[in-house]
Formats: sequence, C-alpha cells, structure tokens
Amino acid sequence: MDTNDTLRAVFRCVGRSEEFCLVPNAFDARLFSEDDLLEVLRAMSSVPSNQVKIRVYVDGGLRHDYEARVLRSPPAIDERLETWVTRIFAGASFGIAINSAEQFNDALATRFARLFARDVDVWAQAAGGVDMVFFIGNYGYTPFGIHHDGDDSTILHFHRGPGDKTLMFWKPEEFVRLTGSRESHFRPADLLGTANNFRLTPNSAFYMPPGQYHIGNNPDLSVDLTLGFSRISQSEIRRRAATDEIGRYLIPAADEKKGSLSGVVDNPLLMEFVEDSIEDFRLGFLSNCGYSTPPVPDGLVPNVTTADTVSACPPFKLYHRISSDKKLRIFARRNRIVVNYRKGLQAVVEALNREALPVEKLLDLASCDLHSDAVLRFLNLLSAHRAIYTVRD
Ligand SMILES: O=C(O)CCC(=O)C(=O)O
Ligand SMILES: [Fe+2]
Repeated sequence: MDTNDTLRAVFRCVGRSEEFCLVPNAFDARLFSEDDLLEVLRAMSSVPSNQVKIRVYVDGGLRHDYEARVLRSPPAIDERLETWVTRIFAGASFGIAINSAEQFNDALATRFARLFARDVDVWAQAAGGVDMVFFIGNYGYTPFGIHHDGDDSTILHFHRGPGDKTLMFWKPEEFVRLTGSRESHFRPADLLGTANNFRLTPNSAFYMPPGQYHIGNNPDLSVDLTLGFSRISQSEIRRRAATDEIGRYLIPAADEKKGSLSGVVDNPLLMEFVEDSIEDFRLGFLSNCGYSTPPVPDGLVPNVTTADTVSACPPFKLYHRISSDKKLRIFARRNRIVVNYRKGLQAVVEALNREALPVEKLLDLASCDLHSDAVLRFLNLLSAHRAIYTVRD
C-alpha cells in the first residue's frame, strides 16, 4: 500500500468504525509540514480578527493578551517555528488551538480533501462541517481538561511532532463513575491509571471514534492537525440553512450574533423558502468538500486573461442549479453566485468541471448569450475565491 492508500484507509473509518485506529509513519512532509502551519499563522494575521478562531494558553491559563500577540506578530517569512515560539512565549509552557484553519492554507486543505473526498460521504457524515484544527504547544495536559466533543463528532489526528503526544480515553460510564460528573475534569493526574492510552509519534495518523472522554499530553513542542467531521440532525440542517439564508439579509448590530430561526416551520411559504435554502446549503457545502469555511480570497485583482488556460481545483467542484425564479445559482468553494439564467454561463460551469480549458474556448461556449467581458469577470470571481486556477505549463 502506498502512503495515500494507508491514509485513505484511516479516513474510511469515519462513520463506519467504533474502534480506535493508530497508524505510525502514515504520512510525510508532502502531506503536511511545519511550513504549512507557519503559512496558517501568517495568513491568520491578515484577516479581520472576528474571522479567526484561536485560543492561546500560557502556563495552563487562557490568555487574550497572548492571542493578540500571536495575531500581531506572525512568523517572518524565513522564521522557523521554534524561533517564533521562543520570540512569542519566551520559554513559558504554551498551547495554541486554531479552529477553522482550512480557510488559511488552501494548498493544505486541498491535500487533505483529496484524501477524504472519495471515501467520506460528507453530506451524511459531516453536514455540521469539516473543521481543521491545529493543536500546537508544549502544554503538557490539554489545558481545557478531560472533555467530551459530543456523540456526533469524529476526529482524526495527523501528528507532525517533533514531540510525541499521548491521547488518553475513558468511556462515558467509566468517566462518570470516576469523577461523579459529566463535566470536564481538570485533574488528569487523579485518573491516569484508568485510561486507555495511545502514543502518537511524529507522522502518525489516528482515528478516534466519537463519544469518549479524552485529554492529550504534549510534554515537548509538537504540532498536531486534526480534522473533525460533525454529523447534525435533519432539523439542525434545516435550522442552519434557514439561518444562513436569513443572515444574508440581516445586518446584525455590532454586538449581536447572527439571526437565529428555531423550532418547526409550519407556514407553507416559509417551508418552501426553507427547503430552497437547504438545497443551497447542501450545494454550497459540497462545493467546498464539506469544509466549514471558504478559503480566504486570493486578493481581488483580476488575473485571468484570454491568453490563459483555466481549470477547476479538484477535488473541489462547481455546483449549480436553476431555481424556480429562473436564476442560475452557482456554488463555488462555499460561495454562492446568483445571476439571471444564461445558457452560456451554465455551459461554462459544466465545462470547467470536466477539464482544463483555454479561456478563449470558454468565451466561445458562452457566446450564444453572454458578452466575453461578463464571462471574464465571472472567471476572475471564481479565481479570486480559489474555485478555479490558471494552469501554467
Ligand atoms: O491534542 C490535544 O491536546 C487535545 C485533542 C482533542 O481534544 C481532540 O482532538 O478532540
Ligand atoms: Fe477533544
């Protein structure tokens, strides 16, 4: 078996296996290296801070001042992780957790998506979103204690090192018997002898089935990437789809969260609206292989010209549908573009999914009902959202 087959076998556990699966030496730097994390840290520092989900712990405590420091002083272009860590934390024990990291390194997100796109039915197993999370540090025990991530959340670890990580697990009944509670437990030393332990050496892949209490232990500096697949119920899908849709029309006050819609919808018109929203939600989700967040746009400077050849970015595909109001709705990396129906534009979208094509050819395909400037603008929009790229020979 080559490396990719081994890794794909680990992904095939998602939604199918109740057993742990630890594979030492499962991958190498071509899949994921320290450089990928450095890229995430740099990209994070250049987006609005409300788009970043980061927690920074120093000597076991959550520290917003260090969070600001991490975001303000990312690694320089040629700075190594260890040097950066020393610059920021000056030898203190620290931990950084970064959620939704997929948006900050598209090459990395694509490499992982290639591994799970074929084997995980993301709509069935992860409609709650695929979340890429980094755990970085020499924090010892996970600073948020022995915890449970919900019965519907399946997590895979890709442990890069250089330090080892031990992950410790307790069945829920056992945990409650030992601690007298279902709450997180912050004194792991009390329970050490009772855990089921797995040691993740550098480059191990690990599948942890849903539902168990757990904690990590990193005595030495290590970098760990996890992918979480979260299942949600049909009613939760409905609620999220409708909330997403309504949210597009709401301008929340600065101190307010997104609008929310809960409960069963019993108004037929609203129900139709919700069903429509679910279809948009589903296609948007599939266009990003399930990842929760779209990639950070690649600047908005047009770069596709009539001299180029362009391609979709496999395994990501463009999705589209024609709604009852005769709009063409195009889904690209979890962005949505809605335009009046044009046969020519539909032909372009379908062609992009099939093969790499010269832009000239795409302009030809659309020429029945679209001006070439409009097609070029459309291609540049897709390119800015990383849904197509220019093929260089
Ligand atoms: O690596 C850690 O410290 C914690 C990992 C964890 O809680 C998880 O993957 O769900
Ligand atoms: Fe966890």
